[in-house]
Amino acid sequence: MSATAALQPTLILVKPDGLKKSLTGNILTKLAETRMIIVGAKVVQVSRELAEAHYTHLKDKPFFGELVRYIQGEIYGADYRRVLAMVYRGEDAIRKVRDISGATNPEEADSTSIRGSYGRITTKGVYENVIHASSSVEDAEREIKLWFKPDELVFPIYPTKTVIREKITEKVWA
Ligand code: IDP
Ligand code: MG
Repeated sequence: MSATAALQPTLILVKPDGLKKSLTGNILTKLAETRMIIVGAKVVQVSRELAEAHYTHLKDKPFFGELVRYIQGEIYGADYRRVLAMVYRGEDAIRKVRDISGATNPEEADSTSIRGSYGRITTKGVYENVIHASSSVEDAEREIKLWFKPDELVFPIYPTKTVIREKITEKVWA
C-alpha cells in the first residue's frame, strides 16, 4: 500500500456551542498540532434535513429531537445557528481527531480533551460536546459526502463524476 493510500479524511464540525464559546481558535490549534492537512472548510446554517441525515443512526433515541435542535443551534440564538464544517486529511486522522475530542459524554471525557474541557450536559439531557469528529472510515465518507460537494474540497478525495444539469437556478453576486 502506498503512503498516500493510508491517508484518511475525516469530518470535523465545531458545533454551535463551540462557536458561542469562541473555541474555534483553540480547536484549530489542536488540529494543527496533529500535522494533518485541511482540505475544506465552510460555515453552514444547518437545515433540519441535514441535521437529521447527519444523526440518522440516532433517530430512535429519546434525545433525537433535542439533538437535532442542538446541532442546528436553535437553543443559542440567531447568531449561533451555524457550525464550522471542516475536512482534514492525514495519517490515522480519524483516531487522532477522536482522541483530541474526547469521549461522547463530556463528564466521562478526559479532562484535557476538548469535550472534557468545554462540554456539558444540557438540562434537557443532550451531551453538548463542542465538536463532532467522524468515528470510522465509513462514517467519514458518508459524512463528508453529506456536508461537502466535490468542488468545495481542494482536491477530490473520493471518486467523482461529471453531470450536466439544465435549468438550475443559482444566486450570483448582483
Ligand atoms: P459521537 O459524537 O462521539 O460520535 P454519537 O453516538 O455519534 O457520538 O452521538 C452523536 C451526538 O449525540 C453526540 O456527540 C452527543 O452530542 C449526542 N449524544 C449521543 N449519545 C447521547 C446520550 O446518551 N445522551 C445525550 N446526548 C447524546
Ligand atoms: Mg458519531
